[in-house]
Formats: sequence, structure tokens, C-alpha cells
Amino acid sequence: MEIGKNILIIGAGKSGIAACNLLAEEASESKLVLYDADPAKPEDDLRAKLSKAFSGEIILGDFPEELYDTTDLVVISPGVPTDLPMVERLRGNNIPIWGEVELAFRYSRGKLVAVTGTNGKTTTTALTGEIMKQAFANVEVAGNIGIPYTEICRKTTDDGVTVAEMSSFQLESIEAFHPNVSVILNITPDHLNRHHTMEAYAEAKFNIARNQTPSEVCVLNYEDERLRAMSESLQTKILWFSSGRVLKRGLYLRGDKICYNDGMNETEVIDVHEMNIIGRHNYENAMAAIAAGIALSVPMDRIREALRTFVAVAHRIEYTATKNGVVYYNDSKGTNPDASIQAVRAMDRQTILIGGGYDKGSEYDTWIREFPGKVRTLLLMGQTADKIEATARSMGFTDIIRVNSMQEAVEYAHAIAKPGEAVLLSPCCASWGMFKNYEERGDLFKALVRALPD
Ligand code: UMA
Repeated sequence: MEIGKNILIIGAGKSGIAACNLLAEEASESKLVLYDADPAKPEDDLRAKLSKAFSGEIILGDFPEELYDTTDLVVISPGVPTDLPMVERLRGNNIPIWGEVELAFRYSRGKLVAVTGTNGKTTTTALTGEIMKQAFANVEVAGNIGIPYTEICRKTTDDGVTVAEMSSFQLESIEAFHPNVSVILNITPDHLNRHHTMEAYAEAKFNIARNQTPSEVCVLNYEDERLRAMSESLQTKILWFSSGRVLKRGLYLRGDKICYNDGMNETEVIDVHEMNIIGRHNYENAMAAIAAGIALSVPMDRIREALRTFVAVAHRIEYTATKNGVVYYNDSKGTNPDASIQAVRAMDRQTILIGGGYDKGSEYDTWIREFPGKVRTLLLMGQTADKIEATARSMGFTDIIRVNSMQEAVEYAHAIAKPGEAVLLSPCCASWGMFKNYEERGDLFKALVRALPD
């Protein structure tokens, strides 16, 4: 591929390193500069991660003036704001600014499904990947989910499918990026410090479908008013899904069944209880993934098989075990009220809830408001226990037990939970102070639960 002679890669995190390695190996005629604003980044560590083919320069800290004039192409990492004065100046010199995903797209082959949305994109991406694996031999899952697209794009083949999770940051700097199937799950306020306005954030997300043609498909949530309004500007075919109403064409919930209507006939896809993911938001994720499967002609029985065998992404309302008729779920990723509200709403039985942790200054009233009819007992630990307990009591919820460790929490929950009930770890708080990160917290919970006597 003909590509710029002098290429500047901005950001030396996962994406920048992967982009640099791709270019070092595929565009050996180009001169590469890897730049990172952090002067304290250990250069030896960076070199160790770079391909042997990289013979370019690494620049950390101050940005050298001459690069404004000598650069032909910029490849920018998602975490680098595109309105930084430095980036504006490069753009002002008519230098193309490609996001790392734009670069990957140009080296990709086969079909591309791209998934975005404020919430649910990781689960939907992973499930879509499983659906595609049922019908295609070569399936790659990448993007915001944690694997840079530039790291896998050379493994893609003409007969394969790539499923890429796309953040608004990544979608801000695309040019030719063009999925065969795009998915937008929902758009609610997030990342406004970066995008400044809700409109700019929504526009960035909508970029996912902008280059699509009338023969391609964009999967959209009918219950999201903003998506309904913005869909008018799209040229592509739209496949709607809805968890709130029966549609004439598209995917929807009819009672506990996910159904598909192709415009003529209704097909029952699956009973939600046959899946291992729970909660209305997860049924929406499932419908979006099914729609992507239908768009790429995956047979319905293959889609069904993937839905039955898919297990939740780790730490997100993850089914852990059933002990003495009590179902245990790990939602350690519930580190803020919004996420933990989804988990509580997803419970379809009386629940012993384990919460509390590091204090990020959150308020807990919206979370506690979800308890009636769902949460029987709240087990609290960590720095936020006092604040949560005071808020809960002021709202009339008094069945609260204090525990000092995850072990104590699991043992106590095991002792009081009755068959038919659930135990849910969804702390509504970060894990710091007691754990290294939410993964460590969730892993300990799972290990303790699995070791319980049956
Ligand atoms: N940097 C600069 N200048 C800046 C800002 C950052 O030089 O102005 C440097 C930092 O010093 C650092 C590097 O850029 O060395 C980090 O780059 P990055 O923030 O783009 O992070 P990556 O490691 O490349 O990871 C990115 C995504 N990170 C972000 O979007 C912030 C990862 O998503 C993604 O998994 C990965 O690419 C692979 O595609 C993470 C994320 O938090 C999980 N995403 C947000 C979200 O999900 O809400 C959008």
C-alpha cells in the first residue's frame, strides 16, 4: 500500500505500539516517529515491545517543532484528544490525521462488523464474535475490547469476519473506515470531558455508519430516541431491535422470547432463559448481536447455539455457580451507580447484595432506590460502608450487615441465602484500598464461591 513517507504515531500505549509495529513491518520504506507526551515513559520498555523491524525514532515529552513541517501522515491513539493544539496545528498543515483503527482498516480483509454504544458494547462484541465463529472459519475480535485493531488486521482473510468494538474516541478520527455491519446500541451521556457536548459525542458514535452504502446494514436500538432521529440521515439499510415493543420488521422481545420478523414472518429465536446472560440490557445486546448474525447470513440454528453457550464477559453479572439452590453472580465491574443499577435490575429473584469499596465521591440513593422487590439483605464492606448504610437507612432500607472481608461476605451470604435466591457481588464502588483492581476482587469472589460446600 502507498502510504506517507514520514509517519508520526502519537501515543505509545497499546494502540500506538501496535500501529508502529504494523507500519514498521508493512511500510518499511516509511520513516517512523513514535511520540508520547509522557517524558517519564521508560524507553527501554517501549523498545522491548516494538518490532525488530522498527528503525524509527522515539520521542518523549516536548514535541519537536520540525515535525509540524516534515510529517506526511499522523496516526493517533484513541486516548489522545483530537482537539489538542498540537493536533490542530498538524491538521492545519493539511496533514491527514488517521485514528489507529483507520490504519488497521486499510490493512484489513474480509467482512467487518463494528459495534459501538455507551453501554453494552463489550458484551455485544464478544457475543457477536461467538455467533460469527459458528459460521466463519476465521473470526477476529478486537478494538476497544482490549486488542488493538492494528494488532490483528493482518490476520484477517477475504473469507473471514472481524468484529471490532469501537469507542467514540476511535470513531472520531476515521476517514474510509467502513463496516459491512455497524451496530449502535444506545447513546447516553459519557466522555463529555473529551467531546464537550452530547451532540459531538453522538456524532462521533454515528461516524460508525456514515460511510456505509445502501446494500449494507446498520443495527439500531428503536427505544433510543436519539438513534431514531439520527437514523434519518443514514443511507444504509437499518435493522432495528427493541426491548419495548413488537416491531413489524426487526428483533424484539415478545414476553420472554426474542423474536425476529423479516417483514413477512415472525421467527422465534430463543427464550431468554435459555441464555446465560440476564437483564433487559443484556437482551438488547443479544438482539443486536443476533441482528449482526442475520445481516451476514449466519443460519438461525447456528445463532441459537452461540446464544445458548455464550457466558457473560468476566465480572459483568457473570454467572459464577449454584450452591444449595442459590445462584451466585459476580458483577465486580459494577464500580459506579449506573453499572450496579443495571445489575440489581437484572435480578429476577430475592437477592443478597454485596456492596461497598473505595470512595470516589459517588451518591448511592439512585442505586438503593432499585432495591425494593429485589434486594433482601445488603452486605457492606470497605471505605464507603458508612455512607452507603446512612443513605440506605435514611431511605428506609435497614436489612444491612457489615463485613470486613470478601471471605466474610461470601460465608455470611452462604449462611443466610435460601434456595431460589441469588447472591450478587455488585459493589457500586471501585475496589482500590482492598484490591488491586476490580478483576482481583471478582476473581477472589468467584474462588470463594466455588469453594463453598454444595
Ligand atoms: N498520550 C499522549 N498524549 C495525550 C494523551 C495520551 O501522548 O494527549 C499517551 C499516553 O501517555 C499513553 C498513551 O497515549 O502512553 C495511551 O494511549 P491510549 O490512551 O490511546 O491507550 P491505549 O493503551 O492505546 O488503549 C486504547 C484504548 N484506550 C482509550 O481509549 C483511553 C483502550 O480502551 C483500548 O482497549 C485499546 O486502545 C485497544 O484498542 C480502554 C478505554 O478505557 C479500555 N476505552 C474507553 C472506554 O471504554 O470507555 C473509551
